[in-house]
Amino acid sequence: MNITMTPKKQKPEWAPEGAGAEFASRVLGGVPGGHDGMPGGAAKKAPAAGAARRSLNVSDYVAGVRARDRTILGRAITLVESNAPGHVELAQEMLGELLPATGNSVRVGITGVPGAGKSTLIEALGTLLCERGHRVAVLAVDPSSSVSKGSILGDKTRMERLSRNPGAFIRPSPSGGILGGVARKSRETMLVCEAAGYDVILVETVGVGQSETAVRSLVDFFLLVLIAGAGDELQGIKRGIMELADAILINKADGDNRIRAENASCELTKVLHYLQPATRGWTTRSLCASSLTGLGVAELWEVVEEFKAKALASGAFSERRRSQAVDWVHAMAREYVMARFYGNPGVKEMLPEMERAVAEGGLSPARAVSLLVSKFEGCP
Ligand SMILES: Nc1nc2c(ncn2[C@@H]2O[C@H](COP(=O)(O)OP(=O)(O)OP(=O)(O)O)[C@@H](O)[C@H]2O)c(=O)[nH]1
Ligand SMILES: [Mg+2]
Repeated sequence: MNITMTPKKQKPEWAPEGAGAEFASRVLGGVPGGHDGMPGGAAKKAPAAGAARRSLNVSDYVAGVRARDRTILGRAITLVESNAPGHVELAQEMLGELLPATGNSVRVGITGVPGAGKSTLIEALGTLLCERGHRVAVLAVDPSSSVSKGSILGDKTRMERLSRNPGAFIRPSPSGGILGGVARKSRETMLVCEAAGYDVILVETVGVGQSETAVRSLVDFFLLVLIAGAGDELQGIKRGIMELADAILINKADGDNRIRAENASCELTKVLHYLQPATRGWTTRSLCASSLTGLGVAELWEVVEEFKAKALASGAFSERRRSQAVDWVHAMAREYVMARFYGNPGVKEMLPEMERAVAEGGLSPARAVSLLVSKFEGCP
């Protein structure tokens, strides 16, 4: 079964029945196989797109995820991504039950300019890890959602080999929503994957400069992928982004580019000396790799393992996970308050008028906010 669209609705096949525009997407045909690219197996049990599906209760979801049923895993993630009111509660109940089975993975975030080769690197690394017996889940975080440049198609085609690997599970980014919302969903998706026994979670971010902080707050190890020679000011990468990374990898170190990449990597090692490391007790590494030749891919994983061992020993690993969980509370609280405020009918009605008045200079922004807040508090 291909990744198919329900033609009229323009929704991916994994969208739940009756789902609204939050599932509208530009998913195009993927590789042959199950909903996540898997041939046969559990995918055979999945009904045809559009066919009525038995609705699952919390224990069905929990049992299915724990039993590593890929179809149910896919549906559990769909549930987590849904904004429909009934789904939100069901998802939270499911997550509550899955929580004890989560956390047993290494979570790696991968960022870099478009075209830096992140997906291809994930394909190479993921395949290597599956060969070594790991179970690898690949998630994508795309804050720009449906107006971006086709990451879903890109990911599916560039990770074709990995998507056919029984040890791997690839989930494209959820569409729509504000960045906080997307990051929250990715976090919950990650937890569901961990409960399904995935011990390596690779999170690809789309576009530099929008989602780094959000993804950094999801993962243990953060990798920045660059290419040599594409404007050697390191592609406009800001120091702040470099300081979020635990390793910086100069990619596409093959052919004519190999020497250039190795030189850039040496240069970078010197620069890193002056930067603040992202993780206490760890010196940010500079690496070279090529997904075409396989150079540096195994070495990259050695660095991740070394990082994990050191951070576990120093306590930085669990310290980060604890503070990420606390940050998550605040992120969700902010999201809740924002949704309540902007979703308030009085605020919605009044907002365009306030915006116009502020734009025309007849009203100060502070006064506009205070009027909006009074409206909000008057009709909660
Ligand atoms: N020579 C060479 N080309 C590569 C390598 N890795 C990726 N590419 C090519 O670079 C292009 C972009 O690769 P992707 O893996 O899609 O890059 P990405 O960073 O995931 O891109 P976005 O998801 O669009 O941001 C593709 O044409 C790849 O074939 C590599 O190691 N060497
Ligand atoms: Mg990509």
